[in-house]
Amino acid sequence: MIEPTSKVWMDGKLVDWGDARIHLLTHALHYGTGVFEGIRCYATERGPAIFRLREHVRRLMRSAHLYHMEVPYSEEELVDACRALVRVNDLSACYLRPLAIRGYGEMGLNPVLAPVEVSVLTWVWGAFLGEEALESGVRAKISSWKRNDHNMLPPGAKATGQYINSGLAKMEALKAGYDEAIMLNTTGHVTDGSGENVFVVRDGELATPPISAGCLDGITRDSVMRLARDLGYAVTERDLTRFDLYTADEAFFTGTAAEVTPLREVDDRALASDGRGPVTKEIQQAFFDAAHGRIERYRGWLTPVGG
Ligand code: PPE
Repeated sequence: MIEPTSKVWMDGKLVDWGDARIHLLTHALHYGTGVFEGIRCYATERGPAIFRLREHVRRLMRSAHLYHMEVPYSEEELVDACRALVRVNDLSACYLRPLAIRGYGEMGLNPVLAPVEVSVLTWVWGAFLGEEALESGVRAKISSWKRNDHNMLPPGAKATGQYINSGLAKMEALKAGYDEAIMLNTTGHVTDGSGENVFVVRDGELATPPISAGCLDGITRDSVMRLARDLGYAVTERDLTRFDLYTADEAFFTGTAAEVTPLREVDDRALASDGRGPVTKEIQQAFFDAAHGRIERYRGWLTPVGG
């Protein structure tokens, strides 16, 4: 169970965690009409700092734009809200969850009649797929559920409603004894995990599905591509099939919650590395070093919460 933190930012006000409530008539509860973000704040030598905060806020705005949601705050105001909330909750490291929903007042399938309500929550979230997963890797299952495509629910927007699709895949994988699901698109190419992008390593080169395949335009994915290239690896964005996963030397997930989590097996086929391979380990280390402010050239990715 999530441990409460002290305050929640709700429509410009800091309210007590226990008072952060909404009415049952809230439109988003009935129709999935919300957009959200997941962001991490890391402890650094210079205090808590939020990883790629501006990129996350910009993605939230893009998601809102798709659904005709007028967010009544500027990007700068949301950046400030996130920083202020971490400060007031006195957290050195945490997960942040900005959420914009169609709120209270109207029912029916035209969302624009319901007001847009915006909030930000924080909580302490450890290793998403387990502490051990970061070292030993996870077992994934290719889901029988297809990922929503560009003309169903655009995967580039992080809408709350589309996550019931990921939920189906995740439940199927867990019930079959795996740790995570990997979804294919309607043409059979790999998209992403239920909440992570995916990379394969073969012969020292990295590959990840292109955004056009229907994965989320992950901010960790973008960071890892940059880190890997800076380390001298070739990285290509190309369509991957399940065969590419089964026969990879190494593979890993990336995501705000999942960070860089190695894959150990896909559909009962052990990857050549059989756990965290050397390339994954190097990239994972670089990622954590960058996120914790230990590498000067990536300091620009960090927004100190100040205070
Ligand atoms: N694909 C999907 C489907 C996805 O939900 C995420 C983030 C990613 C890729 C990675 O994107 P990014 O975080 O920008 O690197 N998933 C968020 C929600 C996790 C949850 O369980 O809730 C996250 O990692 O915050």
